[in-house]
Amino acid sequence: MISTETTLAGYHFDNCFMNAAGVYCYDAAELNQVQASMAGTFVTKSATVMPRSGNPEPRYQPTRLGSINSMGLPNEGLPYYLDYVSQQQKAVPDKTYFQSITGFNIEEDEQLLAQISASDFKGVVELNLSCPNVPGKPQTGYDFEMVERILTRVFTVYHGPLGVKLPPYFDIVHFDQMAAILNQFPLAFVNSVNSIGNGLKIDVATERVVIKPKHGFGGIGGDYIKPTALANVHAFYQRLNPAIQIIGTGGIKSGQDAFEHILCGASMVQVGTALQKEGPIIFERLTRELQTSMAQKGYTKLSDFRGKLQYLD
Ligand code: RRO
Repeated sequence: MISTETTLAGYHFDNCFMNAAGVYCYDAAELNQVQASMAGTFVTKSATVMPRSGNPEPRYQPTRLGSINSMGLPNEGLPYYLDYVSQQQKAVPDKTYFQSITGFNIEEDEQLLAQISASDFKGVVELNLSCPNVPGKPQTGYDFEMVERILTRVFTVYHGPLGVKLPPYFDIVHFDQMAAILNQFPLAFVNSVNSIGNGLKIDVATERVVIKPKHGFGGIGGDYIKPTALANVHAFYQRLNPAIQIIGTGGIKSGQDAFEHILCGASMVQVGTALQKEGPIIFERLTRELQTSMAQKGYTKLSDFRGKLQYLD
């Protein structure tokens, strides 16, 4: 029997696959589909203090090699998602759920966490430090001092399991600096990576950009970003205190892609662009393909190969 079960933040999950925040998680209709699928759990769309309608459409385009988006944080507001999760906790109490949140400043982060503390939420919080698409707002994850300030405040006010969603980093010194900051805090996990921010996709026939916001600039996902995602997963796996687990996100559209993320150190894997393309039925194929990759190598559980990437020296 080949198992793709995993544990994260002390919780057990029957399957290591789940959606990436932003995909199939805007409202109950979408979340219900992930909940009914083979995914081990779901994460909600990053919730803000107030509901937001997001950027003008078109704001998401699939491309041959992935996707570009500038959604601009459309969401129903945190109370909507806490209500939904509360219902699921009652309906399927043996599953643990993820609530993604993002404030526009430390005070809003604190406000969101206070609302979660005051609710009956029993799951895991993913604090999104990497939204690339709000005009005029830089990605927090690229401001290292701000990340340290936010986490200092977050862990003073919130005592449940919490991890962070990070943007991709591209320099070894940045991996070192960010890991040194993250290691100061009792994080349950880091999730690498969010989309590669501010790419540009062009339709050469019309000589136009393909999404409306920000003159076409948007976050890139899919095949384009898998090598960057794997590098970030492994760089943090090498550097973080082992109590901080890794969620691998970026370019997963086959079981073998997931195998690679786990080999780099991921304990859980999230699917964004490919889930948007194929729908939640994708979790059946991904699970079967990961089991096939494991069977070919004689592995029966994720810990047989997690983090065991080999080097050439
Ligand atoms: O809503 C978005 O535009 C968005 C977010 Br919050 C994010 O974290 N990553 C992304 O690619 N899009």
